[in-house]
Amino acid sequence: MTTLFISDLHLADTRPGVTRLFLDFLRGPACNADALYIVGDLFEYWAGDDDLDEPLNRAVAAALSELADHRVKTFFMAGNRDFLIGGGFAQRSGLALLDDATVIDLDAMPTLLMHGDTLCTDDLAYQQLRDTVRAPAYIAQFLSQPLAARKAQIAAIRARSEADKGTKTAQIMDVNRDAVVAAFRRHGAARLIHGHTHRPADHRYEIDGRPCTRIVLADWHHERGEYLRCDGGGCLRVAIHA
Ligand code: LP5
Ligand code: MN
Repeated sequence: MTTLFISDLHLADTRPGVTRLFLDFLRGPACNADALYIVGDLFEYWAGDDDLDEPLNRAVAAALSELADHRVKTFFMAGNRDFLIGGGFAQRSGLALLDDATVIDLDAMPTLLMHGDTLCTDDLAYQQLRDTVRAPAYIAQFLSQPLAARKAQIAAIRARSEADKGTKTAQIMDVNRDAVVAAFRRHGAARLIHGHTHRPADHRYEIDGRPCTRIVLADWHHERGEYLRCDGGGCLRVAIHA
């Protein structure tokens, strides 16, 4: 059983090199896997499933759906950029949607999957924004607006977010240790795989006498990406170059 994990590709028209890498990855290593998990921020942003006909979105959905022909199961967990992905995109792409957090049995080890943003509990301004924009009533009101108006609002929030990030320390924007320990305990997991922080590394913990590992996935850049490949022998990072 070979399972691949990716996150934080931030696909966008302005990042064609990452799109090419991703499409090559889907036609290459992903085709030979048993399952592919995307744990958030596949897209730079997602304004709603009525944006499916935009050429990039259409191409990504078509490429993902081809994995089903190779009997590869594909899963998607939302990130803070693309949490508006819904049943429309999932159906067209052949993706099964996962809740954040989800525990899977990965080669007999209970493995917790998260996007990672909920672990950044020191980032109070972000957590407040998250509470606001994830409220079902807020989402319904947002999606009731025309696509162009939604994209304009997302651009304004992105600009504000980038400005705010410049004022935050690296520590504030990383995971909080207590939140990590609480997540391991709550879910009875021995391994946690997440993205979001763009700080790829393997972290080891001893929690209640049990060894636990937190694997942080890498973000993708122009001509450089990375996936995590897990099988019975463990998990390994595999770099991708253009
Ligand atoms: O994404 P990343 O890693 O760059 O930064 C995140 C946090 N920022 C965000 C904001 C997203 O990037 C914006 C895109 C959302 C698209 C979703 C669809 C639309 C939903 C409905 C929206 C109306 O997630 C950033 C974290 C960082 O991770 C590290 O963890 O720090 O958080 C922030 O920077 C948040 C700010 O601190 C607070 C921003 C308050 C914005 C208030 C609204 C202003 C409206 C604009 C008016 C000009
Ligand atoms: Mn993220």
